[in-house]
Amino acid sequence: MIVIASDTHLQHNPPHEFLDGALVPIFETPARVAIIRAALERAAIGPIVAPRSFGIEPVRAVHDDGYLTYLETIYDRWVVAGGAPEAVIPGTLAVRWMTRPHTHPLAAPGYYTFDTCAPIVAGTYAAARAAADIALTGAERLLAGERCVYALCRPPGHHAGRDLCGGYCFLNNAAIAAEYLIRNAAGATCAILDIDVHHGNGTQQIFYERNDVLFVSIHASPDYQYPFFLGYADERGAGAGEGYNLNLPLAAGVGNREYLLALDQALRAIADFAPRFLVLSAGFDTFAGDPVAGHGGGFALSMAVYPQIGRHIAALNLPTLVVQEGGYAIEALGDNVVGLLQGLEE
Ligand code: SP5
Ligand code: ZN
Repeated sequence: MIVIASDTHLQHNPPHEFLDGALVPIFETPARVAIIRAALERAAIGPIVAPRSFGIEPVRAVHDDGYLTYLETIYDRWVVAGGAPEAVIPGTLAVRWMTRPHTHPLAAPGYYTFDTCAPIVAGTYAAARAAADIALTGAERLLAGERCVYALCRPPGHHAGRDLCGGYCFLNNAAIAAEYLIRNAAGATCAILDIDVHHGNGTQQIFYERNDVLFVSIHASPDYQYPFFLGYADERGAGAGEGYNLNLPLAAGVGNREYLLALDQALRAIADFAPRFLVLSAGFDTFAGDPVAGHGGGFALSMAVYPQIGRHIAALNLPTLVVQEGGYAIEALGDNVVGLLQGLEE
């Protein structure tokens, strides 16, 4: 299986995040990619190829121009304005229905960010653009006839909305790839299946009124888990997109068997939609004991289930782009990724 990866992610290395009110060392680290690459090499999965640069246009197809300028320029402006040089983390949050946009460097982060878990440093924009190029390079390979490609994206993307960052995400790699696929294959449709433990609120927002992209997400219920404000079953899409958004929120502590039942429900919806392409937002924070999902509020999947998940998805028999999202149980992350990819290839 072709793997797309680059070292540019190393430029995004913030020291900390505010997690539920505590300033803690950030869980979304460069070591995640190193662990995954080492496991891929041990399992002889490859070749591992570098992305090419697609320029800004496929990113602009998904994200707002003001937001992109913000991401590119805020770190320097923030520091000049007296913000902490460790990382941009908003101190004032815009409640959008009662505010207007603000460009002051100490205020703009609060306009373009929805939580305190997406710190920006000097290299964040370059890393996020490289991750988008990784997803786009994978999409291009699918258009050329490849059946399954793994885009080793970091930072992840599924929480990023059209003009919002949050949850370690800045550019929505999966959405950018899906949009590129349908724009470059006449009449094509795409399904996005999101198996990160957190709801893909950004991806949902981007395609909510669209019927050419079906978004299906299996995740910890927003009743008790981040991102809390979205991910309920009654969010079914709007306008032309009504019926093209499917959320399958699950209870805390879900194990392999219940998870695979939900997966089969998701796969039936995708099979009914019969898309030309599948983009898989692949998070591994469903793993038992993932430190971000938390012991009380996460899932309890074991390592053995990831090959099974891969096999169930492969039964759709669709050209598939696997986009790396979350997963913070670092000692198991590489093997879990390898398991999913090996299952997909069977
Ligand atoms: C891509 C991705 O997986 N982003 C996740 C970002 C989650 N950030 C906030 C999580 C807060 C969870 N709080 C649960 C506490 C358990 N100790
Ligand atoms: Zn996640």
